[in-house]
Amino acid sequence: MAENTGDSKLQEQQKLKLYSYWRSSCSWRVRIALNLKGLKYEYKAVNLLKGDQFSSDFSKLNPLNYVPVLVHEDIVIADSFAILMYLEEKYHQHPLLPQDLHKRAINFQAANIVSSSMQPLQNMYVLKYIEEKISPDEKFAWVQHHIGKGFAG
Ligand SMILES: N[C@@H](CCC(=O)N[C@@H](CS)C(=O)NCC(=O)O)C(=O)O
Repeated sequence: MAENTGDSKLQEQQKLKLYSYWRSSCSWRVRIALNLKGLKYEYKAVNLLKGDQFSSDFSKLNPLNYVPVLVHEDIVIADSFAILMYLEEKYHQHPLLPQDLHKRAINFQAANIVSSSMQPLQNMYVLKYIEEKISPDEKFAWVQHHIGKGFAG
């Protein structure tokens, strides 16, 4: 598919909206990709500590109540990995992935370890659950264990 050029490209990029929380690692990944690709976007702050993710407007975008969410015209994508793949395939400049198949697979492996085996184990609701059911101190040991295990792998 041919890439847009000039004004139309800029206009299309300006329609990108990212719902994000500044401390969310899932949102960082997407902000890093948008910046690496030089894409302009509108930043929509969702304050997870204040519970903005449970507002009715945000729930319509992502019924799972997680950031990040990317809105591009009538397309809504609610998951950092899916957003990264969308950006990679839609905007070819400054590729995020190597061409080499093996290296691509290693990239997917690393992304999946973070997305599936590390991040969900230290999500806010998990830490809140541990804090309430076990103890506040236990959550730090839990986080350290799972981050250490993921990076060691
Ligand atoms: N698989 C999703 C996970 C999204 C996710 O867990 N987001 C966290 C922030 S990093 C969140 O919104 N948590 C809200 C909460 O726990 O209430 C992705 O990679 O985008």
